[in-house]
Amino acid sequence: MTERVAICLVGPKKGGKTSLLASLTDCVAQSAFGYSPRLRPTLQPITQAEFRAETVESRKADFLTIEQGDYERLKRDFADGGVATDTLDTYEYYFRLSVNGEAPPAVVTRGPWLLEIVDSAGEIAVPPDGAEVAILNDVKAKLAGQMLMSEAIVMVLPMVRLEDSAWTGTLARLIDRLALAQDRKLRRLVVVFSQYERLFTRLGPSAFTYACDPDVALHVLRKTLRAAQWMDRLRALEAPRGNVSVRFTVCSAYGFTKRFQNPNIDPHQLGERRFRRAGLEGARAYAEYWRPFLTAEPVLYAALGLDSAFTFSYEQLDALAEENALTSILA
Ligand SMILES: Nc1nc2c(ncn2[C@@H]2O[C@H](COP(=O)(O)OP(=O)(O)OP(=O)(O)O)[C@@H](O)[C@H]2O)c(=O)[nH]1
Ligand SMILES: [Mg+2]
Repeated sequence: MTERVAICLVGPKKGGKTSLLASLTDCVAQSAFGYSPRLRPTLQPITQAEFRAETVESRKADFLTIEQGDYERLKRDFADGGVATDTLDTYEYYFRLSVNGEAPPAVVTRGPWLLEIVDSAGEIAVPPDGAEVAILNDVKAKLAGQMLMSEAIVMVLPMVRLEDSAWTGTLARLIDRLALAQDRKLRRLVVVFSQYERLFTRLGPSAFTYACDPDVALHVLRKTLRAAQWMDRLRALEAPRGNVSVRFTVCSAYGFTKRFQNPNIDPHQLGERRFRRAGLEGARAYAEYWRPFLTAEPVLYAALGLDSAFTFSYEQLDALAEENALTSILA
């Protein structure tokens, strides 16, 4: 049976929300995730009309339409280096998710899932601490309504030193408000640290091997989250009291280069740009080398509640903390 799931992306400006979204369908198509390849998920962009009324007729009618959707535009902007999301509105994108392979019975007998994913400018929900950012009240109200109506929230945070970031206060307040909200539909919350490939830039062709090790991700998450003052507040949202399943993960929209296995940041270009084949234009110029990394995880977990090798619960983070405490005693 078709299920509809609303997912909100939130996080500070330049956190990587739009890039995560733009790389999502390619990540699923390339199986560049930590789920079993036997899960065989598919994710395709659909129109809002299809999301609202999934009928055979509308699907047939859509079959031969070649009009470029908003999602195609998003992907093109990402290929061109990315565009900051404007603060004038919030933006909805729609997808059909199916699972075609082996999965736990509770998942496989359900679906397909029609997803609404809301993207918005970081300044609306998580502005810099103390800054007065002028945002129209109805845009704020729209996003607040969307967050309260969402089954899942994906918090996209850049992998930076959290103690130096300018938005921890507003993020903590947002989490508090979510925990206190009576009328929320929230069931799952994923905290994802973006730009994961940047940690491995010195490792050359070994980079991908290290990135593919879930223990490395767990270690990095534990170290990063030690400085997160909002961790305890997030616990207030957790089931059973708060009814929300919380997961932590990492991702990289730039990912790694195919064949060469190094982080996909071209040293010969200004700033941080993905590798591309000279002489080729548009998305094809990038597709040859581009393998995004784990950007599927937050959305698949949000929709299905299914863990991958790279989604970690509080218990998993805590278990490692205990282990480390033990090794430091023994050292
Ligand atoms: N190195 C690297 N840079 C990335 C990655 N993903 C995004 N970026 C860069 O980070 C910057 C911000 O990314 P966005 O996806 O626009 O961030 P956002 O959260 O949507 O930002 P706002 O729309 O302003 O709230 C852009 O310059 C991207 O090119 C990544 O995986 N690796
Ligand atoms: Mg954006």
